[in-house]
Amino acid sequence: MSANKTLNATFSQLPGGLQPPTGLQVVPPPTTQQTVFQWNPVTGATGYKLYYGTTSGSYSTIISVGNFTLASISDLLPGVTYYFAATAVDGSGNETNYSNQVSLIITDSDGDGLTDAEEADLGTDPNNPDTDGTEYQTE
Ligand SMILES: [Ca+2]
Ligand SMILES: [Ca+2]
Repeated sequence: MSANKTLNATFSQLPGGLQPPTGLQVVPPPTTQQTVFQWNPVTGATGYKLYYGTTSGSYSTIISVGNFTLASISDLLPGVTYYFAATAVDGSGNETNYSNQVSLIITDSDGDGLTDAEEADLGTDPNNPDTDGTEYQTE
């Protein structure tokens, strides 16, 4: 156990003791219009950043989030696998290592603009584009 403690202190603790966020997850359902992420608050953090991209562990886009534990992304393409990780920052500009990584692929099997996850929520047919429009409007 002491070896583990040393490793944690070396790799994930800043001088101020700020820890990377934990519990990063997608708030369902992911949609092409908006996918919401949440994570656990970090003691001492004054803000967060959400990183994402299409390569595991290498993120091409960074979103600066204020002192909130929620962020939404609105430009994800269906059929593409994305990877996400969050960091915490403190008032001195220190930034932690990445949180756990989350991967996400948004699928829209029938190409009607509603993702399969949305259709599951709405009770429409994910394999039939004709069922959506009216049911979505009245939802
Ligand atoms: Ca669909
Ligand atoms: Ca459908």
